[in-house]
Amino acid sequence: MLKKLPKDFIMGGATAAYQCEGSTDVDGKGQVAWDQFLVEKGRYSANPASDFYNQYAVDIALCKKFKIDSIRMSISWSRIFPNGYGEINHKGVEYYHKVFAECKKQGVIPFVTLHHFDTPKSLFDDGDFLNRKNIDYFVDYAKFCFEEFTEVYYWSTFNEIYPVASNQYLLGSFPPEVQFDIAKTVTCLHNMMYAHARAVNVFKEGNYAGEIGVVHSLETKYPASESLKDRHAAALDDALSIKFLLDATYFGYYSPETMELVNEILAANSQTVEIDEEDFIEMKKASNRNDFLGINNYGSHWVKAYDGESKLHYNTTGEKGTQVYQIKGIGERIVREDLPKTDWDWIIYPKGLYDLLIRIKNEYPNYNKIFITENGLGYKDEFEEGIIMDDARIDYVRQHFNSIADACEEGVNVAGYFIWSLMDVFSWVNGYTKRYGLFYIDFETQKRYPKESAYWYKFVSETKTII
Ligand code: BGP
Repeated sequence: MLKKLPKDFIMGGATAAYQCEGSTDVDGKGQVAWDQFLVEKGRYSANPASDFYNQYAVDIALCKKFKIDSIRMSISWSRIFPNGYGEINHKGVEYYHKVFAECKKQGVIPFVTLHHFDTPKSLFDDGDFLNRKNIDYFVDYAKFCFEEFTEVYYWSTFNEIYPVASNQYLLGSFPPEVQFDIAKTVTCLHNMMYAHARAVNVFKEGNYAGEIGVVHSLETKYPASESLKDRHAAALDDALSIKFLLDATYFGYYSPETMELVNEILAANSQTVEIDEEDFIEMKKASNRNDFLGINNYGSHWVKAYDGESKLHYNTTGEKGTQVYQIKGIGERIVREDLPKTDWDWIIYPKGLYDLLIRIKNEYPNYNKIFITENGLGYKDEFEEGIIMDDARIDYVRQHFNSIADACEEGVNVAGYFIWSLMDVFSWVNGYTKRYGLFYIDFETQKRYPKESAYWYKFVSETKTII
């Protein structure tokens, strides 16, 4: 029997400002760290990306045509405040008003993130979220947006706090390319969770209309075997990448169990972190004020005990089988030969999403409601005379829809799903060959072509039946 998604389930498409807008140096926009970083690497550029800065009306019209109820997008902080604070760039403000007006015209709901990996460069260079002063600037920027963009109902504070911290300070795949610094990773996680809490409290105390939440990247960690050592390694990985964030979001503090595991990771790397107890006042206040949790989920991980030094190879080329992930004090994420993987070595395991949803319902019962804010398949799509048969993507999304439907049956409140991505966009460390969109973009001409998946998605949206 075909499964069904809930009747009012929102079907969306996700984007992020820096990955789709292009036009990174026009109309007074301030710089972000990526601008210089990508030039230095010389691999690809964020211009013109999907040229959403100019083509937004085309993309929003496509949403309407393909029954995509909502577009997840982010505001670029440095378009509004080129230096991160102080002087306002009115052209940036106007631009987002135009985008929201277009959404309204086409009946497409904007689902807006305030920060998606793009801290203004001046603040980034000054320590990004390791610098407590920047928390104040983020909260001021958030407040400005709540006041200004009354067209927006759904707000997310941050996109993926764990990948921000770990890509910047543990894996070094994002600027400033610091590796294996657990103390910086934990400090960044905590400071961003505190910034989130403060923004939520400003939103609720300001009585703005709408809903607010945070988008976390949550991917289930399973032990590589039933041995005690492997189970402990999985628990360590889980504590840092999942529990730390969900505890902060829904308890407003870190449980003793979480802290014990996180401190064990720090100790193995001869580091410590002090957290100011005062922060928990704001965090506790915010912990029952989240209207929703956004979950980005692409796969799952199997973790094995590992005693050696940290070693990494992040597959950014789509050359299958090249990934290495061994972190001192945590463990090794292994390759499961028996499970399907993408060309970028991401393990495809839809049951991981089901297990995650059930776990949240049980362990964080005040979660309120969940949106799957990202899920999708990075793929080397083949373009044949305007036709893109992306059956693998359809299959991937179908299996994840089935997991969501199963979780809903078990009483988890999942209110919507945003495929990553609405149209092809540029991928932070993989460039333009790793495509995710429902709409194919010829990056030379900027022409959009609906893929087979777009037609399938439309059918599911109309019928809520998972075919
Ligand atoms: C998430 C980010 C997105 C997007 C996606 C796919 O971590 O929120 O911005 O990039 O992952 O990742 P990638 O482009 O590395 O394949």
